[in-house]
Amino acid sequence: TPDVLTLGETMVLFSPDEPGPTKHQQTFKKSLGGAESNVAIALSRLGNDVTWHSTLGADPHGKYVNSFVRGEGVDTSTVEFTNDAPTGIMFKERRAFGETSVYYYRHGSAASTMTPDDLPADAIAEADYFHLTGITPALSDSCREATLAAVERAREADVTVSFDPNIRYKLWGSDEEMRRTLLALVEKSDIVLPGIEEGRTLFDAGTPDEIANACRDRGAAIAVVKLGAEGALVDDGEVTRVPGYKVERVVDPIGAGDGFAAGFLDGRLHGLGAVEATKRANAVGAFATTVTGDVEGLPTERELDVFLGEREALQR
Ligand code: KDG
Repeated sequence: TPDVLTLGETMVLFSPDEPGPTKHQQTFKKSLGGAESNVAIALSRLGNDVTWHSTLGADPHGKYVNSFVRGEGVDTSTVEFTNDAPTGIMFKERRAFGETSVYYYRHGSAASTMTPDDLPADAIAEADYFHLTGITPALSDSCREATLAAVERAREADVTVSFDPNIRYKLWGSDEEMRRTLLALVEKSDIVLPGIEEGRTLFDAGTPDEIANACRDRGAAIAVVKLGAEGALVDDGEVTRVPGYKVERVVDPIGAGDGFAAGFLDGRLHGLGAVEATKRANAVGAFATTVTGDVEGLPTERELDVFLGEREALQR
């Protein structure tokens, strides 16, 4: 039985070798992108039993995604393959001045065809934690239904639900629909992990304390508001600011939130309190920012312990 089960869409991700506008890029590095599989891979590297569920296209990209995730030690045995829709793909764009942005080619993708009937109902009920993000319900109507059904299934079975809103504006029809759907999921979650800007979008709240409070008012036992380089604010009835770690050279912040979620859940699985788990979350998030891909920089358990000063480094 898995420590954590998560589900969502994973795409083949093409990252340009150089910063600059996509139109003029010639060469791309191939890897994979998918918030939930990022969390699954991070948790697996840290030594946990994780199941990732999805529907992939029965095409070379789908095979690549499945092998990659499985190769990281994640259980992909419930993943389905369809001949009726392709695996999604995405391109990252790093501009010399400014933020990383993305271009998606995922409309009508294999994962977007997921329905409540495709859920691994037994595996969900057997997990200790069910982790979801706000990306999955944005993919299609059937994905929204599947996400809600999965959460209900987890709740019925007393599985702890952890939720990262992960707002992706490019995927939502309207802000109104986005807010309604994501707030409904907040209400069904035990742990909520919004970024500060996401919190401002979802709630009528400005400060991290207010955002955490808004999550707890809607039923979350623990809210952790991510503050980027400044760390996070955690509220489990008691509010604590947990400082972040300094990263000398941030290569790409995409994936940091997923590392953060994994670090937090890993801490809880190790029996840590909310503040200690948030420290771990900050650390894993920091690792994710050191590389262009989402998962290549994620630490093993040993690397994380060395980073946190809990173990001596073995140089040779
Ligand atoms: O959190 C990182 C993800 O955003 C990235 O891997 C791609 O899942 C992805 C998405 O939908 O943007």
